[in-house]
Amino acid sequence: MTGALLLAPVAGADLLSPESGGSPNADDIDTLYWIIFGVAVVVFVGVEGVLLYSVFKFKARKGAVPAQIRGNTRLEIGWTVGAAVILVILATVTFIKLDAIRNPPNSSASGLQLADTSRRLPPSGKSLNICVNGQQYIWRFTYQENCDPKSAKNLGAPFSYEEMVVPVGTTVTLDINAQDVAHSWWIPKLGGKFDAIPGYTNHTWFQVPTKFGDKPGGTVFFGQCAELCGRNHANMTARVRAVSVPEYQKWLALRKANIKAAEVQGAAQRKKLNDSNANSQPADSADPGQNPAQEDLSTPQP
Ligand SMILES: [Cu+2]
Repeated sequence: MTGALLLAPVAGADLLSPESGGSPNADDIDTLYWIIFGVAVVVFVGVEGVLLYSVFKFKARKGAVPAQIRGNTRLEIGWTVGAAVILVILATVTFIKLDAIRNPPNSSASGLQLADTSRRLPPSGKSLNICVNGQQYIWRFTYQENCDPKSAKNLGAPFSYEEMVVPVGTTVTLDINAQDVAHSWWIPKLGGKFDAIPGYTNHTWFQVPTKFGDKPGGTVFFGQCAELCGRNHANMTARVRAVSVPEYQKWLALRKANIKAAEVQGAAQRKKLNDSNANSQPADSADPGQNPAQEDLSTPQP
């Protein structure tokens, strides 16, 4: 009883258990945690009970001679088989419960309906893919099917830093990697941690329930890089803002327009710089390779 009273407020605040509520995969991890915790409590109480009983029942008394007991075969087989059965049950429950971590569901009917089903995950590819790239000390998000930095499709794709915007009810698959050193992607309410490793791509997913997009501006989930990555690691935070589908489409269109406008502006400035350089330098000493203004600034980072 006291135990239940002590645990009740803690469980509500997700202080002892993994955070949940933001995505089905986070909920599965949380449920599994409590199942295993429950079994562990039963085993603990059982073992401690037998121990305390034995200590008090068989404690040394003046003049008493302890019974000379050899091994009890039935008891030994019992606790060996019992422990093995508990382990097999827990392993089975774990595989059933966490299956969705590798096999995400399709987006729900209220989510963003995507025509492209070329993705490996989920079953029929009804998901939104976002490339997550860890950089000292900020997260970059590229809203793109193909996360290969060398892919031509990646050029000009909409991107954002620090805050990822996603539509609710939609399965969001993530391709996670890092540009410089190892980082770790972690938004506790949206599921477990995933390493961001240079040269290697990790995959995870989440799906924020539709109710979180009801209020304008949506709901923000906070996270933190979970791998010590350098002196500014503590400030490497991340946010995921889940908004309604129309709000997401509006945001993405605005993002694309802003990037396009910046590219046009950049190209105009480069042309202006090149023109003024050409005018001020003798033609034979003009070396484009030595001039930082010649760099193609429109190429986004991988
Ligand atoms: Cu870090």
